[in-house]
Amino acid sequence: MGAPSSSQGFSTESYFQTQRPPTGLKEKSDRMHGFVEKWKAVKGKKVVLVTSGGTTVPLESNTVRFLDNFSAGTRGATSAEYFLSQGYAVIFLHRLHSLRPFSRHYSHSLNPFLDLLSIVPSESDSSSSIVVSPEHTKSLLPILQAYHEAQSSGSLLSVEFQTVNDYLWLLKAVTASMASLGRRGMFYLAAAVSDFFLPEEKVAEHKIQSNKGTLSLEMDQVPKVLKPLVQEWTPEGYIVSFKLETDPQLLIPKSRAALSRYGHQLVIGNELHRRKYEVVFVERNSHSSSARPEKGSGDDRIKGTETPPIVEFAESNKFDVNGLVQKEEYKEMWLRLDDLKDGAAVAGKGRDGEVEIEELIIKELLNRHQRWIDAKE
Ligand code: PAZ
Repeated sequence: MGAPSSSQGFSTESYFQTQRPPTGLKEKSDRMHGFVEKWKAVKGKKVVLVTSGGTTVPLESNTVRFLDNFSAGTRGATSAEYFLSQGYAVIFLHRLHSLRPFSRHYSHSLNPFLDLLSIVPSESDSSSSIVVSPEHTKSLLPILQAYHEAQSSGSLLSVEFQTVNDYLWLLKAVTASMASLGRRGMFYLAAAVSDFFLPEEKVAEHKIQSNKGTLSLEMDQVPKVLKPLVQEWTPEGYIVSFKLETDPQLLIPKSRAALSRYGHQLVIGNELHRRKYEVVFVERNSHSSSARPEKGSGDDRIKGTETPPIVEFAESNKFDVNGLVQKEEYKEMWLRLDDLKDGAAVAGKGRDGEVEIEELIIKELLNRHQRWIDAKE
């Protein structure tokens, strides 16, 4: 089958029929499959796929230039740590060189690891040893312990992608493996995936030359794979997608539209500049997995909390012709760090001494995922 013309666009099916799988797909798919099978055999163990970082769109097949986006993978790497701490087995599908669980605390730009170390000269000879400076030991210790725990239990599998094509093929492969987990599988799709790409036949083989003046590109739309993922690839998985907007007015309407279009369980909306401080959970009201919690119950479920206003429900009602309340189809719940009166006391400290919104997100998700599992039994 030939590639569709740009005006037709690519369906998910035609995409996978016409675009070549990336090198290494089989090896990575086998590793992910083995990981899923290992944890499937452990009764009650939940497995989450965390996607993280941005995808690239190469302009040349001998790639010198590519389109990219801003995502550093903070959301994904941080969330993966909290999922691990809550007993999940985690497949971390991430952009090459983006932030990773545990090592993210010591990125080369923010907190260079060489700054943690001191040289201790030997008293007897000319040799020296290296130690972590005492002022850094306290913060490094829990990170190292959690890292060793993940290593020794084998509960974290990291797999890399770079291009949007890599991502789509790997997502399809891992979903095929995770489908057998049924409701125990969660999909936490935090990667920033390009909406546009250049199909193989439009990609220049060699470096595009600048002597022709301007460069015009016509890109095709990336197929919306969330739809088959939800409806065909893993009908039982608990699926959380993220929606990023820069115009705050669009956040809720676009999140609702995604729920209605794809039929999954939850959209977490975030605005570019506020994404580290607030997110909104958008769900359908009628969904069995999303029975509305009592106001205030969200924060009560967070360890060590009293009644901080970090969770806020918004539900607008419509009235029918008889003046009776008609419940809206969707509900929203905001999680905000700014509302913490005393962040550290309320939500527990992140390992760097700051409260991280991902801790709150994952604690909320635990409850929802468990309800999703229980609803089947
Ligand atoms: O990687 P990061 O922490 O800098 O950013 C995270 C994010 C904004 C990419 C993520 O929260 C998100 O919204 N992902 C989905 C983006 C989208 O709408 O395609």
